[in-house]
Amino acid sequence: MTTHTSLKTTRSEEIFAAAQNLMPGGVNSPVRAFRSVGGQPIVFDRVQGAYAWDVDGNQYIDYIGTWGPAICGHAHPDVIQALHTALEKGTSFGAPSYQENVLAEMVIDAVPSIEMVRFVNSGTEACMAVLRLMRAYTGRMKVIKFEGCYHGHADMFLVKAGSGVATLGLPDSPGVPKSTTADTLTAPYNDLEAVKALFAEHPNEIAGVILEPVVGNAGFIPPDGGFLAGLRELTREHGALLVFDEVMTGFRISYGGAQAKFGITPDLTTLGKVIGGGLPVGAYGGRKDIMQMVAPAGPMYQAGTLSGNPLAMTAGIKTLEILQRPGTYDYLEKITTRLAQGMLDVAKETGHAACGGAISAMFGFFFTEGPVHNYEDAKKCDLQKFARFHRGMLEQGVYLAPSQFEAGFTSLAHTDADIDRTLEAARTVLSSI
Ligand code: HOZ
Repeated sequence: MTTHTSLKTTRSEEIFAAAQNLMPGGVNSPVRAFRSVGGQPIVFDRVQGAYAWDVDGNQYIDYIGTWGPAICGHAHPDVIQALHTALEKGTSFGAPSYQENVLAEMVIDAVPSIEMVRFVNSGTEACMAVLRLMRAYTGRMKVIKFEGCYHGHADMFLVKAGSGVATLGLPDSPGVPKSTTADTLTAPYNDLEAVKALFAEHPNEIAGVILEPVVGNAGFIPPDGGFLAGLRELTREHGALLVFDEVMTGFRISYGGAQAKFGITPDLTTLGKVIGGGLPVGAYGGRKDIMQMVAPAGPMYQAGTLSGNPLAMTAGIKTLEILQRPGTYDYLEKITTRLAQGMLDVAKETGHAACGGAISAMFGFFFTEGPVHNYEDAKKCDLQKFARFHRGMLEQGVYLAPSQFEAGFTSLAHTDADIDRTLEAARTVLSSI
């Protein structure tokens, strides 16, 4: 492992400079532009296992894992081999395939709420469709979401959204008609009383509640004890649907996602990331009586040329097969807890206020005393310090999400030695900022 006391990134700089005139902000998704941490992004050349290499030849321990999909490690040889075989048969069918059945069965077997599933191409698409389905099924138009939760970039969800919206400190986005978000109600995460108040204020008008069961888009924020169970009770009481957006947590928090980990079964679930093994994919699924409303079984329209794409299905199947091997989640839990606890210990040793934690292969920490229960708490953290820390870690060869408002991800490829190196790097950086 190379450590970069002064990172040489000439080629990255050239490429990113040219990108400014080709793509807005030089990127195809805002957070990766590094705007909130300063400096400029490194341009990737290749990835393998727990590591990424940039175009200048620098190597990094990667804790983003392409924002979640790389839970088995980047470019896992079994996934690559399966893709080579699938590639020989073509890149897209736009017609039913056997691989769709295989992945659908795996998802249905694993995720408690899912009795039937529809594959799409991204988490954003899955959340857009699930909202339409919530409304179609209940005949109600209002929906409750939580501040700092992110459900993709569809208009209806761009209200107090997390991820890039939080990272860039954007107000609600121009181009989103007020009429489109008029039915989007918001509450602070972990605040059951606020949700109760919304149900009382809008009797028989609320189609459902959607949330990240463990927040990853306002930084890592776990649910307080009783929060998920309380939402389950409230939604039942009011004839509304409970929807878990498990795009980040699905097959990561446990094989059955956060719903299996916490023992709370929603009515509908959205998935993405891991189930595509690094290829573009999303899915929504849930109770059969609700899913039967989706066209052509029912009247709720939703479609997609590349949906169920054979390459994405193949990478997803192989990824889930690897995750089924004995001991995988124990391993993920062990190394991620070591990392998260180690970070807090190093922060304490070096005199920095910090809080955070981990569940399975997802982790995060904030530069604030904490505790952090919701987005308002998260915003109290020291963003300047995080920016300096991020830059310092990069120079030490550790690639963290370039935003305090994004969770971190580990993989089966991360070793104890990687964690040791990361904690050593954190000690060096935190001692100097
Ligand atoms: N919005 C995603 C993270 N929560 C993706 C960010 C990116 O790819 O830049």
